Amino acid sequence: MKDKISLIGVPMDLGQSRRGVDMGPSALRYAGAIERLQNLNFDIHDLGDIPINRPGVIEDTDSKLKNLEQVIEANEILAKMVDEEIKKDRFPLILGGDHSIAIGSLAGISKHYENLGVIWYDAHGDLNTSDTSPSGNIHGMPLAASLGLGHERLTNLYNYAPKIKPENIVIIGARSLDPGEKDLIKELGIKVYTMHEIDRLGMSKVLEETINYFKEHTDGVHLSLDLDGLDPTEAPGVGTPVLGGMTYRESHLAMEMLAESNMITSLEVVEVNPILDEKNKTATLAVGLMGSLFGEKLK
Ligand code: 4U7
Ligand code: MN
Ligand code: MN
Ligand code: MN
Repeated sequence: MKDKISLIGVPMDLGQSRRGVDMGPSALRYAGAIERLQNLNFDIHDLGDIPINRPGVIEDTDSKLKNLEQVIEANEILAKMVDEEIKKDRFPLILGGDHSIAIGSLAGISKHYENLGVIWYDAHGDLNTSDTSPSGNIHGMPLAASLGLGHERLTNLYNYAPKIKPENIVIIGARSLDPGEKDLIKELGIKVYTMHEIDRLGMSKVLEETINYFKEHTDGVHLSLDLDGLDPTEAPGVGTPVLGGMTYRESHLAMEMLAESNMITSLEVVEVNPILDEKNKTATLAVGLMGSLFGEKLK
């Protein structure tokens, strides 16, 4: 892992319908994100939060792509910033915000890799398009958009498409997939470890397989960490909680194994909603996971 990190906050909540996730970057900073990494001797630049054009009253339209313009605008800024930081040989650490920002992260990152691997740690697949989405919320679409599927304005963000290949994706923790997402997973053969497989194999085996798989196929690996991947008893501050998620220990184990693998080249932490949280528990948990991912040792 690179010793230089650039932190970019993205206070975006327009990719979904519950207000508050725009305060995610503040909650993560308050929980000590920067100090945690500084203690591990990283040279960390906090580039602050990118500006989000956020209307005072957010009209809940019944459109199939809610707040499309604002989501695109923010993601374009993000893509450019991420691209620039990688050019400076720095590790991009993106703090969300809702998961719609992965469209911009991946747009900025994937330019630099032939075969970017993506670990999608999430209760959901985020593989909807405007046609299959039951909600019209763009935070349920970033993985599809990055594969080149869905609305052209999303797929072609930062002027190229697709950003990633289906064989370079591993989804971990899925337990709420919509019918269109299930079809897509079958059609494209996307590797998914649902909770069922995690229960059967154990997290250690799941990560071992994932790491070995990526070793052969990829030249960089982006970790997209959606806090709703964890069980809501441990991570209550998320907008779309789903029971039966990954535990605190399983998640730390996953981060520790990824740290050991030394293969993660970028990270985003998304969907932390301090309004729905209990005393910043979820942000604090997320910062702990970042500690493990960046190499904190237990002894
Ligand atoms: B998240 C959902 F229908 N699939 O598309 C949708 F269940 O980034 C939820 O993973 C999406 O938190 C959740 O609206 C998006 C729904
Ligand atoms: Mn997600
Ligand atoms: Mn590429
Ligand atoms: Mn999710």
